[in-house]
Amino acid sequence: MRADGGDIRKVDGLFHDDLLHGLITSERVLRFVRALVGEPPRLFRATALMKPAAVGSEKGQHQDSPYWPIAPMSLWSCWIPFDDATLDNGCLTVVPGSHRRGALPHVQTQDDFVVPAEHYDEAALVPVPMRRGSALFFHSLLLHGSAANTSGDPRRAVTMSYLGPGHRYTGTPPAPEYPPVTE
Ligand SMILES: O=C(O)CCC(=O)C(=O)O
Repeated sequence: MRADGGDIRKVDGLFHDDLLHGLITSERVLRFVRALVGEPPRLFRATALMKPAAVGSEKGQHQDSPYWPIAPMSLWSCWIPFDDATLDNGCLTVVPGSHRRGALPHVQTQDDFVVPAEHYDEAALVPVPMRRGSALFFHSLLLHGSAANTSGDPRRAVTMSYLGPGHRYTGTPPAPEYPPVTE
């Protein structure tokens, strides 16, 4: 851990990482992903999300789809902590059912993209403590975030996001390749 809090927080594009490849293509993950996005699933994002001990900051409440160039806004992510994710080290917080509200307004903060508190009921936020190695599957319009890590231990996690045959790229051409994922 760096005393100045300058540790790496996020590593994106881990499509070819050996460890993550095993998770991305694991039957235990794919059987849910297939049911959620259709066949064949394609990989949109594979990212490590680090919350270092003591200095890991809050991730504000947000939806993923509004800043992803994919339509329709119905991708699914699988979030897996490598450490027990607790109330103290920044487990995910979600607003159940919020994915049914469509895209909510987001604002850019200094280093984040968040839904202002007037657009949701903060009392409806539910923390989701998880054992390491367990998985949370969530819709790309689910309002979610995570608190700061105030504990003495890191909270490390990976997230894999998948799209299906009915999704299309809406960003600036050329469209990236989203390869089908098979076991
Ligand atoms: O890992 C976190 O703290 C936030 C995760 C997140 O926002 C995401 O996976 O979209």
